[in-house]
Amino acid sequence: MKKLISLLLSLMLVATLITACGEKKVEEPVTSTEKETKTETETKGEKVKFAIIVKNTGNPYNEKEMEGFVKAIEELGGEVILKAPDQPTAEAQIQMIEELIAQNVAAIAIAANDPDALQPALQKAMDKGIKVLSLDSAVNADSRMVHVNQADPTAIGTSLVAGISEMMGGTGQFAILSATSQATNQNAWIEVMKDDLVNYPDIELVKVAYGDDLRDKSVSETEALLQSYPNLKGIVAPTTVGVAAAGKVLTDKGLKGTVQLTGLGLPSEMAEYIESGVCEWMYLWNPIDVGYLAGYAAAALVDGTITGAEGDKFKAGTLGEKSIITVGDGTEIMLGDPFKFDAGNIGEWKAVY
Ligand code: RAM
Repeated sequence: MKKLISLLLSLMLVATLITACGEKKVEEPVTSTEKETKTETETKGEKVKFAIIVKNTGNPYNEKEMEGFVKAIEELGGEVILKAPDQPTAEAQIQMIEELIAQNVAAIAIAANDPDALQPALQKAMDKGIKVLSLDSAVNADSRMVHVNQADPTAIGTSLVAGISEMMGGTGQFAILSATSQATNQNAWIEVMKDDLVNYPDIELVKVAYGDDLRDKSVSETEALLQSYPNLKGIVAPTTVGVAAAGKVLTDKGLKGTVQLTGLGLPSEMAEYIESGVCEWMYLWNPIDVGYLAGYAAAALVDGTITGAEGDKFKAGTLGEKSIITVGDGTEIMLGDPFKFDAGNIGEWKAVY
């Protein structure tokens, strides 16, 4: 790791930002120290390129994730390539992986729109020596070297069921408003929630709807739930886009106190609904840290500090030392525990992310 850090720190600090909407370059001035310590690699213009592909554009959560990734790679002095498809589909991400292979990047970190569909493209990347990791929403264990997980799925799923049950007074119908039907992370949390329902015999899950992490679709899916289930007492949206859309619909329809809401939300987007009481509380983690951890993990894979095997350890900048654990048939790096946001603390967090 030290070797890579000193190598990368000697490179020009240039971040190349590429999005689906176009390409923009952000160039920072080169300091005299950096100029003096130019390496052979830099002279040849071979900067180490780190790429991140998020689920889609138009989602502030994904922007925060990218922000953290950029922060890590800039601390290490590398070059960043940011990619986000317009639609949260596997097809769009496959095309981006192919482009990154052609650009000869050193690492690809991906928040996957499908656990399995990206496998041929990611395997091709790994065959070419590109280090592949997933973050936020995993690809299957054969398609990656390691996964950066934001929090334990069991803790997330059980907190959400406990939350909605308490808000609903322990009885009645609730629905889930999810992201896309193929999203690995949401599906893992929903599975935990469904299993946990045995502990709540008087609450009934009537439907899982999909807003595809698109604002308008999430609004119309919420409206459809309210129409189809007139006795609905609660909505759980394990997606920042979904929970904010549901907050808006419940507010607009004056349903505060009639239909309860919880989920995984960005404090900046949910503060108004938490302050108004439409959503009493919700959970999340720091999405900037998810991207930051993935940036350091990518660098550690590239310089060989880690291979993605259980027990590997590396320094993740301000997050300190992190180690790799086995989960299911793959390995993961865990960020931490989900954090509860309510009226008492939302004010502090809404300006942060
Ligand atoms: C949305 C995305 C993301 C998820 C959060 C909670 O922004 O689906 O993948 O982790 O919600």
